[in-house]
Amino acid sequence: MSTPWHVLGAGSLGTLWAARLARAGVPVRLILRDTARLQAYQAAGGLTLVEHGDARLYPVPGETPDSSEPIHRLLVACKAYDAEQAVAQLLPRLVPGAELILLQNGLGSQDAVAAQAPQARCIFASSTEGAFRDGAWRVVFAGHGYTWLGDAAHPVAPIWLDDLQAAGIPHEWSTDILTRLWRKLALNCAINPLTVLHDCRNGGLQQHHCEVATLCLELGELLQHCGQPAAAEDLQPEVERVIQATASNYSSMYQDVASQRRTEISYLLGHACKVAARHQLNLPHLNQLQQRLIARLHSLGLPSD
Ligand code: NAD
Ligand code: KPL
Repeated sequence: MSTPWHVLGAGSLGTLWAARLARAGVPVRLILRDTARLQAYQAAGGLTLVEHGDARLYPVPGETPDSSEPIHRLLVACKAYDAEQAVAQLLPRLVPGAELILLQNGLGSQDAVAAQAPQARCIFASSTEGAFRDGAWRVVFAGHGYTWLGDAAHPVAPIWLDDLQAAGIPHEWSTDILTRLWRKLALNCAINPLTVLHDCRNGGLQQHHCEVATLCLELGELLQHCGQPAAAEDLQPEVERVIQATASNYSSMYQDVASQRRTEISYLLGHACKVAARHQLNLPHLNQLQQRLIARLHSLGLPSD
């Protein structure tokens, strides 16, 4: 039997991956927070994946973090702000050379996880797939996309990419995963906070062209300074293209705020501002954007970290 996948974080992306792996006959275990969650999950009989309006149940086995089974391969599908703590409780179960696949958006959480698990190989991922939960243990596959995976320290692709192939998870091994993550971070910084501040869909930013352009200039400067010139290339035209292509959508940050959920600000705009400060780079508009966003989150009673 092939090496089992453990999936930490039974949310939208975690269950989307777990259901597709299980469907392909790949062994998968879902790690739930505690016994109460495990019992609720077991009562539901498994995960339901809704695809093209068709709902199917996959009885993926569940367990709690304190189970004794060693972990060889762990998909970390928590939000960026939960990843470090969630992985910490599993450290005693990781075998030497275990592989961690980190699905978090933004930057900062991956390094924090890698620092506490030096015995593991950490693979960073960046995904354009879209999923949301429409009920307990039910996930809707909302947007087909792609997942790039890479390991900045070891460029050799792992053998288990075959499992993703078998599961129909569109993916590509990337030798420049940090560039991809920085590029996505820059796009998110140029779009997401402004949609919250202007209370608009992505397309609404067409009315704020100058503000977007100024942010792109500063983000480009930051990317150049932190050794990511490729991520800075033609940033502004791409941001404008994404704004147009996703004009009727609400950004992920907008949706988090509208649903009174904590945002991943610290791993997006917060990370950009922190790295700029470390490089003693003065980026006034980016800093001001961060202050405005923090003030807005506070006014809504939401955390700003
Ligand atoms: P989510 O909130 O739906 O799921 C996260 C899950 O992790 C939750 O079920 C939560 O209970 C669980 N969790 C947190 N701490 C835990 C712990 N200590 N032990 C066990 N479980 C724990 O989040 P998501 O939407 O799946 O997003 C995950 C990451 O993927 C984020 O960084 C997000 O930005 C990124 N992403 C999401 C999508 C999407 O469409 N949902 C698309 C691209 C990228
Ligand atoms: O990824 C996005 C998000 O909403 O998080 C886009 C659509 C690119 C906007 O930044």
